[in-house]
Amino acid sequence: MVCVGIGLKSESVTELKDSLLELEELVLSAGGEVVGSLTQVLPSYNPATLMGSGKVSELAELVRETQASAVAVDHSLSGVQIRNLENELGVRVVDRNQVILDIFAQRAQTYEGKLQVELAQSLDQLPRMVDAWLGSLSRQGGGIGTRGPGETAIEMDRRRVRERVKQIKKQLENVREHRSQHRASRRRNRIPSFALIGYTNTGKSTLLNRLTQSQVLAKDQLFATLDPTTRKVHLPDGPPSVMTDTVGFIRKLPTNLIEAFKATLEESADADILVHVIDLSSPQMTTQVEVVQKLIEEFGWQDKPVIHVYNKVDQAPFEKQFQVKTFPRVFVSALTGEGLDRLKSMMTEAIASLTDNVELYFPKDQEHRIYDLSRETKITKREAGSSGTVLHAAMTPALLSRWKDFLVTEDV
Ligand SMILES: Nc1nc2c(ncn2[C@@H]2O[C@H](COP(=O)(O)OP(=O)(O)OP(=O)(O)O)[C@@H](O)[C@H]2O)c(=O)[nH]1
Ligand SMILES: [Mg+2]
Repeated sequence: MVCVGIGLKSESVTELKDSLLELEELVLSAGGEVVGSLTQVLPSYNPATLMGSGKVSELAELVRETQASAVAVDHSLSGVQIRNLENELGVRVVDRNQVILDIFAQRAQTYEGKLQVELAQSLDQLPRMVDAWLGSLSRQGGGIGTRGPGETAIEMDRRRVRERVKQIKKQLENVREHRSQHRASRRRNRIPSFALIGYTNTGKSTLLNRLTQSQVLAKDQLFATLDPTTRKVHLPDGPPSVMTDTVGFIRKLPTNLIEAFKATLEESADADILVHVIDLSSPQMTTQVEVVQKLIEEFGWQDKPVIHVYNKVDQAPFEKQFQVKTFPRVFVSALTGEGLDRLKSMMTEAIASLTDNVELYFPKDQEHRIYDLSRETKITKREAGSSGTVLHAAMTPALLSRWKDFLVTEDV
């Protein structure tokens, strides 16, 4: 496979190169081989082929020389662009999203995972089908008589895919319901939950294995993990809790994938505490952290407590630790076990500061104690009655046990 990096003059060249290197890794992770690559920086994209016509000729030559059987472009391509490029190059052309979708298709193990991938692929395919039809129309010169049957055929195809999309969404709904029942029961039993999140290949699964004595697949490839796994974690000084490992993030994450993997992401959305795993040894660390931070905001998780875990200290230059300004953070090696005790105590502390909104009732003769409570936590609602006062307040587990005599209901 030949990889093509492409960007606009207004964008950063380093970003273009880093992103291209990542595409090459994606191709490897998909089981492909990279035999060559080239880049182009343009003032604006060419609607017909994305890159300039000179670049297309150069690419055609490289394909011939290397005898590559396909080309991967580090950008999203329209159906027209793919068809034009394939015509000129004589080999298959895929875009970055398709490479990622291909990896996901290979990795999906569970029924749900497979449905999600099929959904993402169908959503990716739909706009391309219109392009393909418009393309065939222009090839035929758009002559009278060709329009009808062509349109009907493509409309039937599109309808078929749309029907399938509807069907998959329904099937996913069922799986989701089952899953949310599990989570609800964990909530009822007040089991604190952690979600491992982070850029792909940072060591999330390795960390899960370490902390929970599990044997989840951890591998030096992008998107080794696809389906979420939840395991019990034992914290020496803390209550029993659970930890979920899920799919990693990447820059330019296809929106169809985000849409399709909503259920998987919900696992993390529902966690009490996020554990953001960062590869301290990666030259791309800063960009990777930014990508994850942006996605955290996009998913609306910014109000959740986060523990930043800087992993792979064993292979990172020591000075890199001084560049880290984020808090709360901990430096670990999931491989050697270094720093994991510190991480566990941070996890215990994080659980201790989790709050629940609860309702409390103070009878008249105890109302003087409300002042004590107001010094320990924020009272969000207060209603005085003739026999006593009803309050709503955010309470940590420690506060709950201290004030349990006044507790009415939990989870207001
Ligand atoms: N040197 C070193 N390697 C590590 C460490 N933690 C993980 N690795 C390696 O990093 C690679 C990726 O680890 P995974 O645990 O699969 O990473 P992940 O974040 O789950 O990756 P995806 O599931 O693909 O998103 C593997 O080859 C691990 O052996 C560490 O602390 N030090
Ligand atoms: Mg993993």
